[in-house]
Amino acid sequence: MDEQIAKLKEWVDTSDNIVFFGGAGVSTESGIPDFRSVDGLYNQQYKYPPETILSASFFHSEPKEFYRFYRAKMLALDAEPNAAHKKLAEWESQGKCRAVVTQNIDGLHQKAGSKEVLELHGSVLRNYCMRCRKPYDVRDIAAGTGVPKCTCGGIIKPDVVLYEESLDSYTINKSVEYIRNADILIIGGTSLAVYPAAGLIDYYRGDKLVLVNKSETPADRRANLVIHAPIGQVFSQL
Ligand code: CNA
Repeated sequence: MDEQIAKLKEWVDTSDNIVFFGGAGVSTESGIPDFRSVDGLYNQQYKYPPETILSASFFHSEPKEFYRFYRAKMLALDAEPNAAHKKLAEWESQGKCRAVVTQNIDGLHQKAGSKEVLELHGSVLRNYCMRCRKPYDVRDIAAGTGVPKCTCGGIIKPDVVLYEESLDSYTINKSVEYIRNADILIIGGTSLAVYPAAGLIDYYRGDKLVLVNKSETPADRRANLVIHAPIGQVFSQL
């Protein structure tokens, strides 16, 4: 393990073109549960699996139940960035990290100071009325109960890409561009099970593909460096 971390440090120290691709595992050390770990949301008792509740059809047919789950499990407004978020922001300010491409919706990369953050699945921090597009602060959503409504009577929806919805094409294209041109691609805290997001790593053409994940992923075999450990712990040593 120490050897692998030393190798990663050597690569990072000499690069000015690192791109990071991450998922929910990046934020578990900040206290936000992921989907697929043993203590993740899939293994908690809910009437429906998270991917059903977080789908567009469920949102439209059962908005009250959607918001009950969403407020309890997806809003973690007091969570703070951990060592992984902070290190990536530091690398960006040093001109080493070009972009963070994330599947997360928690805003923690920006809270840590990262600027070039491509949010493939949107953000809980932005919310808008589906009828008149008026924006709403996430604190309004968190503080309320039931289905949040706009002053015009429309339903407020988080700016989150729900299952069954398509990803924003500008965000995808930008992500592809960064990944395709990256010197080092670090993939961290993701099961790589959710498509099309996970497919973006296929655009990487370099020879420094790094995987930092607690459990195995489908990309382990083609990675040039694999570290199975908590990402905050690993990044705090870089
Ligand atoms: P996932 O499928 O739950 O996978 C998480 C992966 O991270 C697993 O392979 C874990 O082994 C690994 N992991 C967990 N903790 C750590 C850690 N500390 N260090 C290293 N690895 C760790 O999550 P994905 O992101 O792959 O799935 C995509 C979904 C989950 C996206 O659509 C997200 O929007 C959604 N999600 C986001 C959040 C968030 O924004 N924080 C929380 C929960 C789910």
